[in-house]
Amino acid sequence: MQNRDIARALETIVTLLEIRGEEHYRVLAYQRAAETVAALGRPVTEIEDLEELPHVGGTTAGVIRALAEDRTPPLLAELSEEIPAGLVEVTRLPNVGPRTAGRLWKELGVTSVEELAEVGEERIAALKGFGKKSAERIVRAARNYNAREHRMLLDEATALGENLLAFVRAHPSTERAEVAGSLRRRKETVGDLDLVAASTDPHALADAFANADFVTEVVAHGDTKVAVKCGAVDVDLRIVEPEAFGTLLHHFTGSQAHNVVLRERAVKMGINISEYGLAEAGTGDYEPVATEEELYERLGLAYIPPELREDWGELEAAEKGGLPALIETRDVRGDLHVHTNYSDGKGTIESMAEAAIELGYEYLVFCDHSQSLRVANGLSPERLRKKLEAVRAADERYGEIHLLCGSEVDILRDGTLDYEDDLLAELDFVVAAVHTAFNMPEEAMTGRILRAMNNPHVRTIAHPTGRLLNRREPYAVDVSRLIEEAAATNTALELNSYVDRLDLAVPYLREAVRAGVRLTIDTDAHDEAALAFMKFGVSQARRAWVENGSVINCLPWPEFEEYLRKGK
Ligand code: DGT
Ligand code: CA
Ligand code: CA
Repeated sequence: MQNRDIARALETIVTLLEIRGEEHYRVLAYQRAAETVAALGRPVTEIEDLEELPHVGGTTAGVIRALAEDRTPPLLAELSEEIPAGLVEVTRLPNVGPRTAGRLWKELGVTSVEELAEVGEERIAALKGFGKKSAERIVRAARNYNAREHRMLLDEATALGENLLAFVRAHPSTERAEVAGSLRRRKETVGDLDLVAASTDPHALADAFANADFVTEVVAHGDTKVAVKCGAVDVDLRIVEPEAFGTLLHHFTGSQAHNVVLRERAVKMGINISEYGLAEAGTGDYEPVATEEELYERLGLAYIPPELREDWGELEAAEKGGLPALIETRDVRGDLHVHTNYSDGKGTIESMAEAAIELGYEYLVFCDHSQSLRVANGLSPERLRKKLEAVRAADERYGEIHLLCGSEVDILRDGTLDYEDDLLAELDFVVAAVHTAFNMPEEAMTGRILRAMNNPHVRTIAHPTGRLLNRREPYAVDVSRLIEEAAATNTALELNSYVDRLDLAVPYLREAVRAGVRLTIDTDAHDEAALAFMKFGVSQARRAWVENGSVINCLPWPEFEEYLRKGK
């Protein structure tokens, strides 16, 4: 097993232990071990003494070793035997964590989502610690649950896609290969994976792929198409001769809507497009096209990057030379919203700074949580002042990067902020965010955030709609009003790059940029590895046609410093 799979197996153990109702510290040991393995720079198998890794003790080391050697650790075997398999799916429901799933199982005999949907609400409401409202929410979630709606987040899809692609590219007959489908378009969640390859020996490549280690089930196996399952994920591999790679890649990149309008346009020019090539209308003689660049050129269009292929106006723009100069990850000069172990992060000021230096950043702003957010170990004013000093001292020591101290300050129910203005004024940068009372009516929630925007110290609103992909709907808020007020108060809006947030969503980002609102693209990283999530924020921005001029943290340091000095 590779690190990723090992980390995932450890996470499964965590979920199962929680369902069982195991002590918190014991669960935490596996959680920490999973994080360590996930963040490890080299394969676990290369490490002689696993116990030297952070957060790995004797017991967890044994489990990791077993997994690395493809053995099932006894603990996992025992848990799988004891806990009904359907409960893991129950934990994916919004508002149902593993501990709740465990209680529903032990106290009501629920073993699957289907059973939960049928269990009477009164029976759940009667359990200790549950109320009528939460019982209703749980049953509703179970009834609405559709297993197929669970889509992969971008980090998982990207990692899997890269592994599969590396396998296909390593085959001796492969000349070119790419990931296609929604992952290539960097959609915020991905259903299944589509790979396309150009091969001089399709038969051999198809065989090798169908027989690869990562395949858990072969669904279909021909010379041009192999469909497999890798665990829960469906993967399609399509194979052509190298001459026809361009149209094949284009076809399976989609989106379907983009393909449809492109085809209509081609027909008007007397050209038919298929995955095999281009044909003069009425002939059916498809002539292969080797690259996407050539395909667009033949249709009189500039090359359209995959992120824009959604039929959101990209053809007209490509025709008129009006495509945006899309932002790229390398345009980003700093991260304005990261956490440390002062609040709920895992990294230190130093470790986060060093990771940011690795990324080539010119500046980094530490924004830990504010005092009321006890669950996240929010900083009292005293602790914030101490941290401010620590950041100033660290900034002196690190010549390569500018380290700044900010706060992710809570927007309280009434729209006031969780620190006094004079303390906010001492900070370099203030990010404001809603973390509580998500159920407010839209009017009240909108007013709450508008008020925060009017605070002169608030530079940006973090994760403005509060959604968690696959887990929590956005709170009720009038985003268009936020955009208007952001423009009026010169407040930025954050595009939070964390893979389960990607908040703001693409249509709002477009609206914001059109209204002249500037964005901050931040990772909200709680550990060093998550700083690399910036690429997911950037791809989301690209889908929204964002250019680097709209993004505050694309400013080079002197201009960023000027922006800080000038105030809002
Ligand atoms: P996903 O997998 O739901 O995240 O989204 P996509 O865009 O990857 O969609 P998928 O996997 O169904 O198909 C990949 C691409 O193939 C799609 O973007 C356009 C193209 N395509 C070709 N023929 C069809 C078709 O008959 N239906 C659909 N939906 N797409 C097609
Ligand atoms: Ca797909
Ligand atoms: Ca597909």
